[in-house]
Amino acid sequence: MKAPLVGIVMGSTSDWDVMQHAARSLKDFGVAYEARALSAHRTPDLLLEWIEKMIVGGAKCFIAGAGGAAHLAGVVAAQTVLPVLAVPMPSKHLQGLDSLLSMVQMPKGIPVATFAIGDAGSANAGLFAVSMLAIEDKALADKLTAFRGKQADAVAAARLPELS
Ligand code: RP5
Repeated sequence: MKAPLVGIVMGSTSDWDVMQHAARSLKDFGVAYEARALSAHRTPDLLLEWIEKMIVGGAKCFIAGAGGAAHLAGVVAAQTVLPVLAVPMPSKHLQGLDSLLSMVQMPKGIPVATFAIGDAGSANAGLFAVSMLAIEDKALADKLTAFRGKQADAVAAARLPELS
């Protein structure tokens, strides 16, 4: 098994429905990842242990998804200089606006890169991680270019329905 290049972490197993899209993006490009549900608030010590284990194992970046008072990405970023990509969960009461603002309003000096709320943000965080890894991996860059080409072809070939 290849050592994980990307650590995916989410505040709860209930985030997996959304966070699986980040995992899918990485899997589709053959990028090894490890995904865990660990909370900044509920399991702070375990989270720190896992971050350290991932860094020692050779991880190149982290993707962190959380909802509500979504401190997870910021807490990960506080522990590493590796890039941290943040995915806001569409929370029950505020539809993810709370998660988004918690993540995007990081204090100066400890950045996280915040993506869109929900599935698209999660998939894009995975694709962005692939882009970063592709800087030093020509085969991965070629795969990404092919993926973009296929996507463009599908849009160009799309036809709108006739009016009835
Ligand atoms: C956050 O609280 C998690 O990231 C999740 O989005 C939200 C709800 O968690 P559960 O109550 O479903 O475990 O920490």
